[in-house]
Amino acid sequence: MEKQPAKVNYFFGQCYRDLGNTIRTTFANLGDSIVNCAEHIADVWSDGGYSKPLGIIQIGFFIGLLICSSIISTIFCVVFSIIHVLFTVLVMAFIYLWFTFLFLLDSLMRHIHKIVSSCPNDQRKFALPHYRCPTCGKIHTKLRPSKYGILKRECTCGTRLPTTFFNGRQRLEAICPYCGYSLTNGGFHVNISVPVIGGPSSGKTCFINQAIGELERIAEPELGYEYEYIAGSDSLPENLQLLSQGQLPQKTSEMRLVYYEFYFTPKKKKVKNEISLCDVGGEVYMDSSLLSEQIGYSLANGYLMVIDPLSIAAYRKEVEQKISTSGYTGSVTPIDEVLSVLIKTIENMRNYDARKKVEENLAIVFSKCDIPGLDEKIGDKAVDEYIANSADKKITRMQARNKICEQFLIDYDEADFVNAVRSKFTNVQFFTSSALGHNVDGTAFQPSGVADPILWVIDKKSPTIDFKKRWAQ
Ligand SMILES: Nc1nc2c(ncn2[C@@H]2O[C@H](COP(=O)(O)OP(=O)(O)OP(=O)(O)O)[C@@H](O)[C@H]2O)c(=O)[nH]1
Ligand SMILES: [Mg+2]
Ligand SMILES: [Zn+2]
Ligand SMILES: [Zn+2]
Repeated sequence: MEKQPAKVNYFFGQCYRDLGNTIRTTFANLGDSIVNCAEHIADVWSDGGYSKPLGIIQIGFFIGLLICSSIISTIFCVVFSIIHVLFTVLVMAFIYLWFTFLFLLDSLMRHIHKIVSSCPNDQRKFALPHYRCPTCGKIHTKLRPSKYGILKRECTCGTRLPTTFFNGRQRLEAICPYCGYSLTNGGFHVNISVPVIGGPSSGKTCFINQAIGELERIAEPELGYEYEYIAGSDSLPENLQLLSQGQLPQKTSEMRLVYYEFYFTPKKKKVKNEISLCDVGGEVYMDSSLLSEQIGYSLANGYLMVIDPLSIAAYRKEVEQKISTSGYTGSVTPIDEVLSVLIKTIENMRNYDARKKVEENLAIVFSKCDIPGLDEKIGDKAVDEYIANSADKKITRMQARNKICEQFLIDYDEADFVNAVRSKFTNVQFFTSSALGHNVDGTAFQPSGVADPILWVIDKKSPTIDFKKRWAQ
């Protein structure tokens, strides 16, 4: 273990030195008293004491003392030293058992709960962050039960720091072990990161912000979950403020993943779920070298692809014959190009060959479903109709929606996209949504279908999030 800015615990260092010193001092004192006796005998003898009665008594006394010191005292010293060693070994055995127990418990807890943190700065993931001493600011890189302390360790500044999640390590300031970024939360959570994919103007930012706003609203009253926003480098509060006034968020200029983070945890669960929805300027999907710098795509726990229906050329042409589409700021980037750049990036980052499937779940979300006539084609109306006409009486809404959306894409010349999705991803679910409900007209937006795609993708990943009933309808 690398050196920590902390004092080595008594039982892992000083204890052995103290034991050695005690035994050494005992035998040194014994030796001194034997030598003293011998010197006294020699002194009295050389002064002619052997011829005087007092001298003979003195010589006799010191010879007795010499015999006692060299035999009886030595036996006592050896016996008590053995007892001392045995006692120390016993105490140490207990201490080491306690250490092993806590060390394993701490590691096991991280393993069982799959505790993992994510750094929004360099997108890396790790189980145990570094921690900063609140008093002197020194960084403790391995704050866990160790020779520096079992439940607590003493920083070189004298502050006692907890070394496990049971006694509050998570309340310290956590730091990314790779880039030193301050994480604002202590690492006692399971991170689920989901990059949101889609070309420029496909509707990613509107969707993410409205979805998080909706989750905040429904988390407790409808779902029985605890929601807590984690302030970071995203602009969620500003965007929600704009959206609440019927205005749009800024176009995303960042060409690296921006992490929108929040906790979403069933009530009374101690280990929280930290959800990271990652946004980026859609231009990044046109530039594979830019995309390949984003390690977050490789470390993702699920993917969410936003499809602007107007980016499907054949459908756009059809709509443009009936209405003006300018208000929808339609995306012009072909969806199969976006998908193929994404797949290439994941394959390269993970060293996958072309046949290997991506195991993370993929939610494909049609945005801007307030476009007139779209509800009848892929929205709830279409699902109702499909189920009513289906021979399969057990078909769920989710299954029906998958069939409808795939057929819609095939009908509008996007069969290549459907094939690519099916051949590369193991588990895919289609959704329809409208982040705004209507074009900008100064009135309040009315989002619909924005929460479900997020709930589905995190439910599929998290053992503590469970919305099975919701999907079985
Ligand atoms: N009518 C309607 N328009 C929408 C909806 N969602 C997004 N838009 C329009 O699409 C535009 C682009 O949306 P954004 O969310 O900024 O798109 P983006 O994918 O984040 O774009 P980049 O940041 O450029 O990658 C918005 O300015 C809106 O005009 C919606 O649900 N309904
Ligand atoms: Mg954006
Ligand atoms: Zn300190
Ligand atoms: Zn980092």
